[in-house]
Amino acid sequence: AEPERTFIAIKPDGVQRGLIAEIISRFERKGYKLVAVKLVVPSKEFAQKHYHDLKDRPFFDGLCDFLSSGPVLAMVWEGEGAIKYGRKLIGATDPQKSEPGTIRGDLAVVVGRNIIHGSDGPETAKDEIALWFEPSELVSYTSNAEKWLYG
Ligand code: DAT
Ligand code: MG
Repeated sequence: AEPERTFIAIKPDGVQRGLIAEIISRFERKGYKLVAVKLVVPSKEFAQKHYHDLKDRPFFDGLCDFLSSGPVLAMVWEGEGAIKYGRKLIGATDPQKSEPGTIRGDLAVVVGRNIIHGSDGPETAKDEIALWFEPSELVSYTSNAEKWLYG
């Protein structure tokens, strides 16, 4: 079976607040493998593509302005259950409802500045990885930790 991959992005607020290392460390310590990473300032048009599912929501325009307002750290993480468990590490959309111990629960306060994005299912993961990365930017490699993580 193909390894499971999810698209994770640290939004401009997370980058500006100096939370890159903190957030990467949570995925890394869990046991997921970083297979792509880059720092980009998305255009508003690109942000609209990324959030196209939300185009009819009242906050869509502000959300796209925000995502394109500064550097975003775009990443692909790989490992068993990476999509669903990645969402668990991130926590609920509204940081007021995110559990302590989650990224949003520990590090964010309001829904409009919730510092991180994560794909919500296999289809969106595939689409978002293809939107943000060229196939050649995805690095396949064996991590020495895998035999200890997976037995
Ligand atoms: P998630 O990022 O948890 O997948 P989502 O896909 O429903 O949540 O929404 C995308 C982003 O839009 C979310 O991270 C923050 C913003 N957002 C969602 N609901 C909002 C609301 N009610 N008011 C303002 N921003 C909202
Ligand atoms: Mg979403």
